[in-house]
Amino acid sequence: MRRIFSGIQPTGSLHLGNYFGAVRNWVQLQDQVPECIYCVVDYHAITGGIEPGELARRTRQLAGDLVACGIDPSRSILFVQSHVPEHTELAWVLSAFAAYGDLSRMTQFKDKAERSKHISAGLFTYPVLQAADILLYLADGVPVGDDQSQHLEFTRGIARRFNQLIGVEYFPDVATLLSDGKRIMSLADPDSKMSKSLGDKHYIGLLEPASAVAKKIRSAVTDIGGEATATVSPGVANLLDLLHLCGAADKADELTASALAGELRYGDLKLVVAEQVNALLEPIRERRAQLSDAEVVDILRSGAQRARDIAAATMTRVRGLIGVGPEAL
Ligand code: AQP
Repeated sequence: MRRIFSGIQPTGSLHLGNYFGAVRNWVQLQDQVPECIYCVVDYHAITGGIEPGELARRTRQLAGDLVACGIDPSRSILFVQSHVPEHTELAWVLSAFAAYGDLSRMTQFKDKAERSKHISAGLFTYPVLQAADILLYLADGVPVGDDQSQHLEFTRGIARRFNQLIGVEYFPDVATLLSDGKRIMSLADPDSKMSKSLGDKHYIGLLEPASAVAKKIRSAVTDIGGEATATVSPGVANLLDLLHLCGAADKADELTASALAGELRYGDLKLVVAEQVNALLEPIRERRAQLSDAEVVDILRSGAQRARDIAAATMTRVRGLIGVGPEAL
């Protein structure tokens, strides 16, 4: 793998689902892939509604959180989507290659549309912009959580259709890079994925105080327990997964065995999970507290410059291939 790309929306606080599903993988991939490109996708965020004055603050906040998690701007390109206009330009081009029927089948659109009062056209065409984000950098792989697998299949479809209709093998076939924590579930509703838009009790924010984290884990939905079972319930399985992902695999295996035997007191499980999650988050909180807004803005400015160099070259080629732009005349 030569170059990877991934993005995250500045729609609220970074949570454990984002971290285990994507961001921790982004950090680790910096040691394995020569070019890692990470993007705060603010144009995606506006498809779910706009809160005037909030977006820029959230964008800055999220970029700083990513650095605190271990994204190293001296090794990776970290930038904001709207600072590189080629993203929206390529999205328009790709929308001509995207099939309406494919977009109508996107489960994320259906889920979000069900919960929205105003269903924007942008929410519907969101996967086209996502395909543009990825293909603009001719990325070989995209590290994401499981909820994005369908969108990546769609990206591969658009790339193939473009290559086929234009008659040039230009866009690569991108690989979906899933992590061990590819689907973290909500604490309050363990049948749904951990998500910001479900509400505060459904997720654990990486920068929440240790006491708030412990309280949310204490309130996590489990089951009544006390009886031997063949499998653990979704809520208990989610807590055990978190324990594994925090690096306490032995403890998780031991507690799984006692849960299956009907001997586990869930209060004890929650206590251990809270300790482990807080131990993992503490260094991130400390690093975040040391980062100023000015440092973050500087990182994003130089990241956008580097991203733009790659994006501009792709767009020049794409315009040439389809016959638009002044050079085509
Ligand atoms: N619960 C999750 N488990 C594993 N991975 C997850 N991701 C999100 N939720 C989970 C991954 O995080 C990356 C960034 O995703 P995003 O910017 O699309 O955020 P999101 O999916 O919009 O996050 P939310 O909390 O679900 O936001 P809302 O509720 O606003 O939609 C992606 O790689 C995603 O797979």
